Amino acid sequence: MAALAFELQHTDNNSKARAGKMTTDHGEILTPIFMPVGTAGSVKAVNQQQLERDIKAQIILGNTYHLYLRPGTNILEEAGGLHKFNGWNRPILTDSGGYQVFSLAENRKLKEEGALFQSHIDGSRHLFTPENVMDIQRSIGADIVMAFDECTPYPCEYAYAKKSMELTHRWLDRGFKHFYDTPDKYGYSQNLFPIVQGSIYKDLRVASCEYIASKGAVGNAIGGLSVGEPEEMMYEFTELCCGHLPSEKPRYLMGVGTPWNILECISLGIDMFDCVMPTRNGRNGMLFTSKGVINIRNKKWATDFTPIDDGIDCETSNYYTKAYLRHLFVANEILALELASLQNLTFYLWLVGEARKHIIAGDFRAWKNGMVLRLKQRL
Ligand code: PRF
Repeated sequence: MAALAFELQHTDNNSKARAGKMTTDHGEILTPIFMPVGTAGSVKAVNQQQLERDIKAQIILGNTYHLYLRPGTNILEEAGGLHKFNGWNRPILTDSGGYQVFSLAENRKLKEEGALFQSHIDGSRHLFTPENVMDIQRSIGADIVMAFDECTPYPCEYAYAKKSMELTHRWLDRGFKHFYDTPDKYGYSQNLFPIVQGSIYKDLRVASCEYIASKGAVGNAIGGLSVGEPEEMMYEFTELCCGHLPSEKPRYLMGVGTPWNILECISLGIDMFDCVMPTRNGRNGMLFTSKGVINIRNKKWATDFTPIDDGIDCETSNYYTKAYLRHLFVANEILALELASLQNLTFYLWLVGEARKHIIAGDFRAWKNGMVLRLKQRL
């Protein structure tokens, strides 16, 4: 079937924001887009029907690290891939595992060959290489497969950042070759995105962008940001990378971020985002709404009988009240996690959808500036 295609539909006159359309064999994705994180083949606390009907997710993320450890590629292959296994028939992107190995696994060791690690589940030993993570992502059946990279921490010394970036580039060459030497596993097109690294060093970032762009991939990602550096620095390097990555291909900023981070980075030329924040923070009682941020556990909401968020089109958030959701959190009810996750994800998808509308309408920048101020408010 057909490789991923990207059509730029509109470019903003007053910023670098773009509206586009990605076409995959599992359907279209209108950009800019936010991708809910479904680490182990499930977006925590919401099911696939809610994702499609309520949240209006167009693509979700899976993690190679988690899915490889559990349920494992044998079961995923026997199911016919993750789409068949979890019943999500729209596009899936998988992260390559490197990032998770470094944040979750024990006793990890980096070598030229790959990353050695022990499972956080049972301590078993494994080796991820740029080649075998391609095989695993093919077995998962991702529509978009990510290259194996090393995400440098912040802060990071220049010498280490340079060495690490060069390793990421060598891994990219190996992964790229292996990926295109192996066929699509399930009859639909699988597509590889390389990842820019280079920490917070301009020359490294530019060199990495140029190297990544030279691969001619159908889309490109920016990694190694939003790892603890100041927000302004994240914007500065996002802008720099956008300026050195092809404009006719989708640009994916990995692991970003807050609602205002997303709006600012859309205005710098980013098309795709993912982040655990709406789900993880939601499960801790932090709500992102169209009027600002709410800590729903706060006593002030105990008798607030207004809807969770009446500013977005979400049946759940228009129907249930803040007082009720606070009660669910305080009483440790499972429904609290579901309602908070629904609110936050529906809000994130609403936000990128609104951004897209304003890009097309031509008033994105003014809208964005007002929205950023509003969304940052603590209610
Ligand atoms: N690399 C990969 N996944 C990621 C990152 C990265 O640098 C980040 C950094 N924000 C999030 N997820 N492979």
